Amino acid sequence: MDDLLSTAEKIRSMEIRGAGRIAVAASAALRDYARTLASLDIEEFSIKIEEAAKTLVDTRPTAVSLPNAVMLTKKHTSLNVGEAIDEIIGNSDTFIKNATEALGKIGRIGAERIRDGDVIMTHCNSHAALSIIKTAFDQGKDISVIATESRPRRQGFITIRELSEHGIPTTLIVDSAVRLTMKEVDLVVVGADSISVNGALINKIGTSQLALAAQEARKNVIVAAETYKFSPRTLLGEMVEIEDRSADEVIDPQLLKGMPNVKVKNPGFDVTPAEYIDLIITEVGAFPPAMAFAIIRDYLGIELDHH
Ligand code: RI2
Repeated sequence: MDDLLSTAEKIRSMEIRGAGRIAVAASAALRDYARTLASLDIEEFSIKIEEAAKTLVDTRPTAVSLPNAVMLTKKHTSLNVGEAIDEIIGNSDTFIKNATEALGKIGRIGAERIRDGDVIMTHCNSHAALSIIKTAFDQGKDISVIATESRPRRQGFITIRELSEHGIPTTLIVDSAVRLTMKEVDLVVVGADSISVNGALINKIGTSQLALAAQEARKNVIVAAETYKFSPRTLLGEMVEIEDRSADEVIDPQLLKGMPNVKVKNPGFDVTPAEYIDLIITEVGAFPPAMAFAIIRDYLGIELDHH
């Protein structure tokens, strides 16, 4: 349990971050925890797995990759604990293998949309979005990137380091320079924390202003998202919860001393409606956002876990 709690804490504190990485880390943690429960009977085993699943899912509310990964990993039908553990190990290995391969496939499919000479704007740090950009560059396309800082956690710094190490010319801008800079951009490529059944994208706070500025400037917006970032529970009418993070990420609390009338809000994500999105690149193809239901039905299943 200690290892599982430690992974949960790393996800909560964002030491492990990015919708894809938290999903893979949670799946591996649940798999390793299951291995420690061999001496239990099947009822106790299932209860412990459910508790562990909840601990992992409760760490961060927005990225659906996390509950999807946990849902796919924890499934077991055998009444024999040894076999149930093997099922969970198998589920996790499959999930992690698929998640890893998905990044390469998204890169190859998405790179088709990038032309020689393109200037690409991206936001925050998305491994799926960067896979597209790096693949296009590796194909010999002469591209450059404009990366936003992505306050308050500044994941844009991770992005510019990764792009620089890959040899891709990159310009860093502050988030509020998005609209002014959009005229230099050919294409916006961002990742996803969740995609709802109506095709809306939930991604790092500020994504919707990139999309708004792109639409105004008639530039395309492409979303890079593995199929496990689509949200089956939105089929039940559930809204994706927007994580409210600590005010301390925005401003040092010391600086607020003597300002009793000020409060600080720090929403971690925002919602970009489907009409601002041209294409969602998944590992099984490039789809318009209107296809979100079909992706949920075909790749995640609509027999929902009512917990
Ligand atoms: P990949 C991140 O969330 C960003 O919002 C990013 O766009 C999204 O996850 C997807 O990232 P956070 O964990 O899975 O930084 O494509 O809050 O890496």
